[in-house]
Amino acid sequence: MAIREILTVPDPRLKEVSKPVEGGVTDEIRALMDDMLETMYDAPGIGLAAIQVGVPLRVIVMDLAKEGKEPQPRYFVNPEILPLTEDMAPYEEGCLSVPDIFDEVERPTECRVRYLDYDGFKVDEVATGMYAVCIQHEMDHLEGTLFIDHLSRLKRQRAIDKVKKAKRLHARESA
Ligand code: K2U
Ligand code: ZN
Repeated sequence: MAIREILTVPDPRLKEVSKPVEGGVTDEIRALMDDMLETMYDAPGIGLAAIQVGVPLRVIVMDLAKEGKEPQPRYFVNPEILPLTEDMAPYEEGCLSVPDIFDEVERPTECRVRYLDYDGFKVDEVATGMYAVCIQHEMDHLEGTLFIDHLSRLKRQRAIDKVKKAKRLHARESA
């Protein structure tokens, strides 16, 4: 397993639409998900899409276990979601690809999720609560969409400028 670099805005690769995994859940795809999970835990985060480590494939990992509790890793290959309600709820989202920026995004409170699991078996389940928020956030990544793209143009640009400034400062300090 390995910790990979997480892409941050304004990296253009984050806007790519990820492609479906062909040929099923192979050892290579499992190795990718192992790396993604290790990278997510190290960040730390509770979800991660493959495009965030530069791999444009429809793969997501997640762990919603509370701090100090037994990890509950979840693996999603070629996930599909379907909103199950018109009820929307706001949540203060963040993103490992838009570090230190948090803002409210409204999303459907429930969605159906269909995917292949770590062993390649089909799963079809309903996501509610934090699971619904996180899977929709990650599914956005597979379409090249970031949570800041749901904000106003001004708020989005300010977020990108803030991340770019922080990266410049970090680079100067590391020089
Ligand atoms: O995609 C990512 O960057 C992972 C996000 C997933 C996430 C975003 C918004 C809401 C829920 C999950 C990271 O985990 S961001 C860090 C974080 C950690 C705990 C709760 C919210 C955000
Ligand atoms: Zn994100």
